[in-house]
Amino acid sequence: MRSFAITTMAKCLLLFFLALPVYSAVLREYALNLTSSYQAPNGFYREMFLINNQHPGPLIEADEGDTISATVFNDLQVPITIHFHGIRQHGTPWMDGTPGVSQRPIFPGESFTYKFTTEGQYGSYWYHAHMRSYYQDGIKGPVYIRPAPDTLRPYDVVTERNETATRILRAQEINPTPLYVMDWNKLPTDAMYQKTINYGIDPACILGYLINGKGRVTCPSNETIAAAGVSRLASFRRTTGVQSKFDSLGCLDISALYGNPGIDHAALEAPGYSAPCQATNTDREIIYVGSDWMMLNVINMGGQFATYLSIDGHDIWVLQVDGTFIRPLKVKQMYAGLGSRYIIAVPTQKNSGVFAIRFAGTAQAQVTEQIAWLSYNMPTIAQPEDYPVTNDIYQDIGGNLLNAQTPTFIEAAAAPYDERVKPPQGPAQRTIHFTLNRTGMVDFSVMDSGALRLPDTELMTPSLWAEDVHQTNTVEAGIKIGDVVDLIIDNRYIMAHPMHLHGHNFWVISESNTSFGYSSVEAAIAGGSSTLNLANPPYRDTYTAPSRGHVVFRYVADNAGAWLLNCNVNVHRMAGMGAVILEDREKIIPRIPESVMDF
Ligand SMILES: [Cu+2]
Repeated sequence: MRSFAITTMAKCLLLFFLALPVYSAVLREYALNLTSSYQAPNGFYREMFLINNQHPGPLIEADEGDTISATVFNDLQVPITIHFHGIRQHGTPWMDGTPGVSQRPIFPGESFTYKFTTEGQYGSYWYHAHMRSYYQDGIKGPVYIRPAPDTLRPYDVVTERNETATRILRAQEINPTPLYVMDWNKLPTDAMYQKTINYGIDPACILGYLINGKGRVTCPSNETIAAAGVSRLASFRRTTGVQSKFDSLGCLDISALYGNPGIDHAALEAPGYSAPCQATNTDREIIYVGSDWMMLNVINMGGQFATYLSIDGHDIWVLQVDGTFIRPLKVKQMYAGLGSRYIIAVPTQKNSGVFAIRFAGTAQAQVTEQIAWLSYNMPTIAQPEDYPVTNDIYQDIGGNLLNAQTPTFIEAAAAPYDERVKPPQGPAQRTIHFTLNRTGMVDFSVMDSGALRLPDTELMTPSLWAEDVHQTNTVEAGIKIGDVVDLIIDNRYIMAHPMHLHGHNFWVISESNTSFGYSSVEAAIAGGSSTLNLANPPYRDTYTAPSRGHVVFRYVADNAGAWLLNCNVNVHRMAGMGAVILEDREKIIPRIPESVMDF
């Protein structure tokens, strides 16, 4: 009788929970098998790495609040770790996947399980190797977290309250169409790094972008490259006094600066230098239009260049940046920074035709474009003809707008849609100054005290629990849980640096093309600084410090651990542009699982 009562009660409870309109958190388990292969995604064979036999790797998806478990089996011949970019790892700093900082590397033949909650996070992220440069060899993939039901969404703003359109976006939010861009090199990254260090050369150019892992090498005419590169040549001449030129792959000869024209590109086997550009006809990605609106998940998974994206004949609504809905911005061109993610909505209301989705490099060093297709026609095996005639092209192959009036996406204007996502006002408890600089051909730093090339630290005992943390790249500023922290980052070099803070989101409360000029935000407020924005600043995990300018990141210390702040330009990160910020480390050490410490 008694057991019957309990069973009935259990049934009632079960029915009660089933009736609740909330997601119940579940465990999402993934296996990631890392292998190497010999492939030619854009027509040039090279050794590359795959995850579960694909590149980019499989989508890891969850509903907000779920727990993700990803077991990595390392069948490569190199050690590896996996970092989940933008995932805060709240309370699990040992799952951040940074070798020498949060864990020991996973050596060949070993496996390691990453397990963390997605509580309090939604939107688009990505995962990638954080050992050496191996993510540039193919160890990368997307992470997507569907927002909780009560999250404020801006869809009805962009559809002008058209219920059908809003419903379409709401449905596509479950699984937005992938649009992943990544730069691709001819050489494996270990070879590039060896050459970089041995010869002191700077790998400035790429063999082209891949979109969703696909692409081809095109060889635009010299005239086309020159026209798209005019402003690059001029600004290079202005800043260096050197008159340079482009090769057949659109690569600017920056080595002329050092008296050895062409040598670095030739040494790195950049195709335009070691041999004239060779066009290939490998497949490009085709995205088929399925309804009046398309939601796309744009991730810049590259390691070298930010990119300008436009879609011929189409508007782009930017809805979400780095996992936060923004007040939507309607543009025809958008900037996608290295490591950043953008959920966009595109009104797809043409009846037929094929339109180019264009990605162009933003860097001074190269004029380069890759395209994918947006097709209104039925799926077909054939690739569309190159460059169908349309009058609605917004950017050239260098990303320059063809009409200066065309609206383009300004990152600083991307304020969170939810007005409660606001920085704490008033003074910070901790202020840390960083100076981005280049101190040698292959030496980059974030601190005047000096830099450590990250590969030199990757095999050390992780700073999360190491007894000796007195490395030149470690910041012990006495941060305690609850502190408001300001990172004042002055960029002294001519290159822009996309800075990524692990373990936190931050508000970009100041930005300009000159240095900050104050010792603290409090001093800047008192001094009437015109660059401060404490009212509605962008909320990010990766943000670009402009050339010779500054940014100030403000965040709340709510995540005890050891967290990297690093430049997402791969070569810069490798050459020292990274620091480890300790955050109330003593509080978390007792909680680190033995399985991680002993790994
Ligand atoms: Cu950088």
